[in-house]
Amino acid sequence: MNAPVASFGGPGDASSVPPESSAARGWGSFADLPQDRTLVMGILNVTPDSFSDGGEHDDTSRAVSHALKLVAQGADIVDVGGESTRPGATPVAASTERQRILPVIDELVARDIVVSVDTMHASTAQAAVEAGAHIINDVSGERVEDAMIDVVRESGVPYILMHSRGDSRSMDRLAHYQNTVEDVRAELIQWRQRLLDAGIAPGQILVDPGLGFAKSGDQDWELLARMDRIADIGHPVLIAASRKRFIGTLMAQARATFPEPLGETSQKVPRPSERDASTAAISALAAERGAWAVRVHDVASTRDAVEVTRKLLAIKAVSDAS
Ligand code: PMM
Repeated sequence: MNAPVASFGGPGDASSVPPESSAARGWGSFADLPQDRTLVMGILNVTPDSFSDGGEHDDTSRAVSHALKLVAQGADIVDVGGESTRPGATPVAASTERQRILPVIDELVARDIVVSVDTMHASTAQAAVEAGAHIINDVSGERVEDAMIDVVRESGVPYILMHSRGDSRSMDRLAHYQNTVEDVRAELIQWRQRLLDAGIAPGQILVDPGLGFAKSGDQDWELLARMDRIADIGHPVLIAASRKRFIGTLMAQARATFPEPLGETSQKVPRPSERDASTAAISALAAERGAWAVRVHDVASTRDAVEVTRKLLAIKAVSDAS
């Protein structure tokens, strides 16, 4: 196993960020990832238009430098995406997506960093896996391409099956459920069966409720509250709440109840970059419920949250055993 990323000083220690030239290294392979705690997946959007960090890392050197910072802060996996999936986003050609992300993936894999490729395009997934990507993260939900299923089966790499309906332009209209948690669960089970029927091994599949994808804010909260129903499908669960709209809405509502002078700013929805404390709170709760991984923009705060949860769970386990 390679030297753990914590050798740079551990999560949350800003001074531990290595200079760009230093050799930040990751876990090396999916099999070497820690299994005794919730993993932290750092988000790297190599896009001009993602809702929170669009345009910040849209050239290779800036993207690699940001990825190294995420790893130094304790990211176990870097999720590299070249197409914004926010509601209303314009789809990107697979060739453009590949131009954005393949040079970045090459550099990260060379540093033994475990990479997931966030793509809905089978051709991009294939090229990324050939470049050494370890996980395919596909947000296409019900629209998964047959060719993507072939790539997953042939490559044998882990595949994140995320719940979504429609595409970035139609998803908000499709957020209608009789029972949100049970309907999302049933659809994930149905789509999972399609993967199994195509010959994909059950152990390759990871599931994700797809917060914000064809969901209203209230539906996102319901899914988080009943993560157990997603977990009992029988696959590791990824929770990707980071900075999403439902958090901003809740914080604005909560702040409206604060006494003056904070109450004065009550109507204001915090900007995405101001949602990291609440994201970290969700990470702690997801970790407590046994999430396999949490996908976040601010790795340092979530890594601290995961460590707090891990400590409490360890003490509880000892106490339960005595
Ligand atoms: N959300 C976004 C992008 N990729 N992948 C998974 N598995 N689950 C998600 O909920 C998810 C994702 C959109 O958020 P971003 O623009 O901050 O990356």
